[in-house]
Amino acid sequence: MKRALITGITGQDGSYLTELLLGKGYQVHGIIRRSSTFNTGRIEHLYQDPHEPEQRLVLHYGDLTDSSRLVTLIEKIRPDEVYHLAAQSHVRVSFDEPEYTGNTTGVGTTRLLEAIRMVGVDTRYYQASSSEMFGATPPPQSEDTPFYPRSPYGAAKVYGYWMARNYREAHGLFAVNGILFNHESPRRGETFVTRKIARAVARISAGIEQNVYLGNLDAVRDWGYAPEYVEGMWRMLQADEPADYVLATGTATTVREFTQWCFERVGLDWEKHVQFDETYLRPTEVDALIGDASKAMTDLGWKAQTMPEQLAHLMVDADLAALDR
Ligand code: NDP
Ligand code: GDR
Repeated sequence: MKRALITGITGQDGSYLTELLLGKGYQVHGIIRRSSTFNTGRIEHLYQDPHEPEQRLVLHYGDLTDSSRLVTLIEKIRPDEVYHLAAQSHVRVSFDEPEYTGNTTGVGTTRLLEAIRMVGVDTRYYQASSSEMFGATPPPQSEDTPFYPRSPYGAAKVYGYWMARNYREAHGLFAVNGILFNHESPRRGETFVTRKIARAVARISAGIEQNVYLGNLDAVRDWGYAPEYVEGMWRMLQADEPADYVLATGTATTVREFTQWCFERVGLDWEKHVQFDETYLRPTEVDALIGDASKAMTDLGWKAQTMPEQLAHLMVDADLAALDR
């Protein structure tokens, strides 16, 4: 049985990846942070009692800021595959907490890579790199596009990207960078724009709220569906040689269009319910991200299936259904 270690298992992608890997027969180990409240809501449906003899989902306490713990965990688990998804992943928040973002999203990557090297375990490593690394470089963006990050988060991810590349080139680690464009789902964190809109639309249509407050409506993003993207992560680690890949839909949508689609789904006029709030603007914005994922198609046979309008509808439907429960 193959063993995988997932950092960030409690996040959106971690939860879908856990489902995928359990379905493929893996034993999945996940690192969770100690918290005074439950932070395992996204994987609750997958929880397995530690007393079960055949337990295939095992959770361990740990943190990206704690190197000795990462060494202990790598030593104990000896994973065949490591999916490094944990990060302070919110771009707007990274302007408020640049040092913490650098420490977790940036140096946290080095701590994990160094733990793998020090223990000497033979493993394959996935680095959750991001389209935010392209920042101000105009679209379309591919694996060959130069980076120009526009936030502390983007800068920390560029550092993580190069550390993964360096461990590949310097130490022969099978390390890959998945340069993923925005991917969303009903499990997306409530403060990212797509989920914020979908959730607000459901609540407005149910009469619980009147308005939603948003920042820049002109930003262009390439929004795909998260379960398809975790399949791409897994395929990258099954390739014969380690390489870096963009995953994206190749489509361009403004925040305004996404908002409109969500409101249309429940028969409401978005302009009557959307208010501007400058709190949600960023000191430096990324204007347009549109990915070219042709390398992933050629080498891995990966192609996004769900397009942004369909995504908007499925997210609103899920938030409406959640209100009925
Ligand atoms: P989420 O924000 O949903 O999840 C982040 C995960 O990291 C959570 O499990 C969180 O734990 C964990 N985490 C945060 N800080 C620490 C820490 N100090 N120590 C240990 N764990 C920590 O992110 P996504 O699932 O959306 O994204 C997964 C990865 O992919 C991230 O690295 C993100 O930056 C990157 N990415 C995401 C894209 C997207 O569109 N979703 C696109 C490109 C890259 P807790 O639950 O306790 O907060
Ligand atoms: P992003 O996602 O910054 O692309 O990072 P987010 O959903 O936060 O923003 C997308 C765009 O929407 C604009 N926007 C708002 N954003 C938020 N959060 N809240 C608002 O009210 C709002 N109004 C307008 C933003 O300015 C931006 O242009 C995500 C994260 O998952 C990263 O971890 C990941 O690396 C990238 O996607 C790819």
